[in-house]
Amino acid sequence: MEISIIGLPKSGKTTVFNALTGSTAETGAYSPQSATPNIGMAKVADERIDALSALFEPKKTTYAEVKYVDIALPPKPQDSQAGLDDQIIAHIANTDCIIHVVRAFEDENVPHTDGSVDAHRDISAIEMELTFSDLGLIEKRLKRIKEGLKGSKPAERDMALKETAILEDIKAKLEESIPVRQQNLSEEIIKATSHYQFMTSKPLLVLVNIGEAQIDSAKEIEEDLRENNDQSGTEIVTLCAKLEMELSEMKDDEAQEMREAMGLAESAVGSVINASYKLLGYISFFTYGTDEVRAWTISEGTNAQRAAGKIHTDLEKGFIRSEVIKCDKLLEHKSVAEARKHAAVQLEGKNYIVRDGDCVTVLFNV
Ligand SMILES: Nc1nc2c(ncn2[C@@H]2O[C@H](COP(=O)(O)OP(=O)(O)O)[C@@H](O)[C@H]2O)c(=O)[nH]1
Ligand SMILES: [Mg+2]
Repeated sequence: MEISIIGLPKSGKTTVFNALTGSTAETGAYSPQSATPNIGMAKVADERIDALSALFEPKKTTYAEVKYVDIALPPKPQDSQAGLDDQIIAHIANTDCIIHVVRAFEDENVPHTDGSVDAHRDISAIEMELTFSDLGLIEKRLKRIKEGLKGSKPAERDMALKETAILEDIKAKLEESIPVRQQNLSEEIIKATSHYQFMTSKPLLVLVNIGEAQIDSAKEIEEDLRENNDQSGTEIVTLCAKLEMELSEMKDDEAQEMREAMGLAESAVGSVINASYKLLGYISFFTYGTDEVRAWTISEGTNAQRAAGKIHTDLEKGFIRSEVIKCDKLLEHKSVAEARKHAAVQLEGKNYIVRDGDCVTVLFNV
């Protein structure tokens, strides 16, 4: 899973990036150099993996991982309707999901590019940039199709006209400020247009960067923004990024003490990652044993055979069946043998839909 982090200059993108990945990228600067994205990995914390690992004491424990790409947007001239530049679009296009960092913290030492802190305004501003980028892309494509029509064969012409009609529809809705993710496109059209990688088709996590003084009112801030941002395919979370970044640099026990003193949730970073999982419809299943306990990421609705292919292509090709135990049952009975005695082990065929938290052993033959 790859997630891009975007937002206005000085909204705290790099601070969020550092907090999520434990990196130490430079904050507080925009220079042409920072146009190169920061890239980092974060483990997806999962108590179930911790518990399985404590039970099996494997040689290796592997958590799911998320890749974060911190993309610095250059300062914009006012009223620009050009959308994002091609290089930035290309960076975002490669990712599955967008985190939009929106500033809510007050700090005199960090002037806001628009003179005041207003999360509602900034959310719309970035949404607009993404929309203009998609419109620009569509216009370019429409122009090229039109040029290609001259001297084209009838079959090509039909295809081109069909594509034009689809793009014109999407364009008309974008012009009414309806992002692609909210256009209720049919599965067929989503498939036919997926190669465009529309910016506004990506699931969007709005990450509100709050100051320390706002920790107690985080829930209200979220609710207020949610009321005005009731969109499918979007999610809103708050994070005190500067504090979380500082905590990520401390030793675990010191960080824990500080959290308690400040009334901070234990897994603020974890909840950002979980929110992006939820947004993408991703779930985890586990493999276990004395060699390795491991989390695997799949889309909700993936069947047992395709899920087996995540582990190894041989397991998908030679798939016979899966032995499935719910994670809580395995932890309760403490061994597969004991779980079997309590009828907690299911044998499932290739069409079984794997659930979040399934502990899976694949039986296969190649
Ligand atoms: N007071 C305060 N300052 C913050 C917070 N988050 C970021 N900053 C500061 O805002 C400035 C810009 O942050 P940075 O992460 O570089 O923003 P970016 O331009 O979006 O990458 C830096 O000086 C940060 O220290 C916060 O939650 N509270
Ligand atoms: Mg930055």
